[in-house]
Amino acid sequence: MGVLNVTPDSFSDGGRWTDPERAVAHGLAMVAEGADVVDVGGESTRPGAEPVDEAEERRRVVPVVAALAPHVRVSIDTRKAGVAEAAIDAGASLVNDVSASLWPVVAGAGPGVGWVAMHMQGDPRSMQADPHYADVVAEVRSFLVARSDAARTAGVDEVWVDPGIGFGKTLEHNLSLLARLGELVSTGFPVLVGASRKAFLGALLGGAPADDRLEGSVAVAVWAADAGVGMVRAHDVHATVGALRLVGEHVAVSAPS
Ligand code: HH2
Repeated sequence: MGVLNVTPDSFSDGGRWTDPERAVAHGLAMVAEGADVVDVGGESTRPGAEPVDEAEERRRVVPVVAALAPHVRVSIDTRKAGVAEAAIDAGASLVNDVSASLWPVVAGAGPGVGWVAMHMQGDPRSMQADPHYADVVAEVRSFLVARSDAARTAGVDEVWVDPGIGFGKTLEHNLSLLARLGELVSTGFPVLVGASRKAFLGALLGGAPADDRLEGSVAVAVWAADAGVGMVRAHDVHATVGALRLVGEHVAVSAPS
């Protein structure tokens, strides 16, 4: 899943793709690099981000979704029902929902539209202030299973779960979730992980800025795939796909069974 933020303020690519033509060109470039899905977002959810007005978010995403949808599967990264509906009308077939609450919209859209339920503690404005859990993996898992069961019951056929790396989590919480991805995979729901360029990687890489965290982003993508994760959300598609293919097509097939 390639990341396409059509926002002025996303943490790593904010302001780069606000022009729709440039955004579409970047989306198609990620497809050429091997992305199977392009994730279009019109509201930053980085820590401290302010919410965006619905009409403005729709204005940002709809033309880009419509232009990309004939070429690639498009997901819409939103927390708003109205934006999800407008994006589905424009051709999006996956709702990437960091609020894990939009399954009724997806159920209403009928077959062919999937849903990603992501875990977040709190909301982007305050989520990194004081995240706390007794057992982060168990709590994230049971939250995601409950939401996903509700979505299935409502008629959503395709449901993904995502631990929400960096969304109300300390460095230790993120590392526990990554170390124990098998506990999410064992739910039976396909798992999505988004660690690309995130702050915890900067902390682990000696304070590297967001555009200099490639080795960490790729390492976590390969780790996640090896743990059974079905999709990774990545800014650096060329390097991520290259690493995943190298390991998946050469190393993994050579391993003794
Ligand atoms: N992370 C971000 C946004 N959307 N969706 C899912 N399913 N999983 C994630 O981990 C995830 C996500 C944050 O990254 P980004 O879009 O690059 O930045 P911003 O929120 O500042 O636009």
